[in-house]
Amino acid sequence: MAKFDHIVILTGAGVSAESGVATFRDAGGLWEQHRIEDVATPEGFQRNPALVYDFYNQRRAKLGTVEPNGAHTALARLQAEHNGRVTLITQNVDNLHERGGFSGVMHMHGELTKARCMACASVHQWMDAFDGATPCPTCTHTALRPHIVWFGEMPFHMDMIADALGDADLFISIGTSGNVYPAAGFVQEVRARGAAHTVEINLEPSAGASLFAECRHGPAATLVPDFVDEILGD
Ligand code: BJW
Repeated sequence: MAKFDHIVILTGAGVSAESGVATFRDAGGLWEQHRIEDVATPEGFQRNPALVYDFYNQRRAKLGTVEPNGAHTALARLQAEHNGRVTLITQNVDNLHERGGFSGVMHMHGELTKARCMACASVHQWMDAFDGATPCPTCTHTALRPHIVWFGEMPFHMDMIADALGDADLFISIGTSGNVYPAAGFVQEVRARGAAHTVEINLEPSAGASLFAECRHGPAATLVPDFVDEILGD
């Protein structure tokens, strides 16, 4: 495999599927059981905060019952052993990349294990359930919300992400359906420069599969370790 200096990876729900974390749009996924506009928009939160707190409290509790899979640990091995830079951008709000050993993950859609105060904007590590009656540890107002990016809100780390995409030699998209922007447009940003190789790894062709120079279709926990071996020359 050609030598790449800066490797930029985008992950989505599919990378955590084999750990037992539900995806969104697959059969049996979260959007079959919940209306997006009820649980993943600021308007839904305003209408029925109890429903939204409950949705995220349940998913946070589930995190304690799942473990990183071979895809998470292979990406951590890539970071540890690659003779160059590895940037990991995830749309996932779980903490399985960190628990698999990757450090410095960019969570563009937020994190289940954090709460943000709508009164003072402080962000807190939060493992337990919380709701509209829980006081903020910083300002004591009862105004905590999940530290999650809902539809219509600006994803996090966009400046750092733009820098990384502008400097990538290899862009790998793993386990995402390519339906949600701006993440779905990253491959086009990379390709517009014409300098990087682009690879999709997904169970099946995503909505943006034709935009990638190379596609590998199958389960991430098998394909990602194989691909990492190839990159590292093992
Ligand atoms: C496997 C596997 C295995 C399974 N191995 N693979 C019209 C046009 C264009 C854009 C818009 C538009 N109207 C509105 C917009 C913008 C909107 C948007 O994109 N809407 C679309 C629905 C059209 N986006 C936004 O509002 C975003 N903000 C924004 O755009 O701000 C303005 C801005 C302007 C300029 C620059 C930058 C920004 C915010 C998006 C917030 C998304 N939030 C969610 C929920 C919150 C988090 C949570 O609760 O967990 O984030 S939605 C949900 O979708 C979640 C995910 O992160 C996201 C992506 O889903 P993902 O990861 O792709 O999962 P799935 O389920 O869709 O796919 C899983 C894939 O894995 C499948 O393909 C499987 O095959 C595969 N798979 N098992 C490998 N074992």
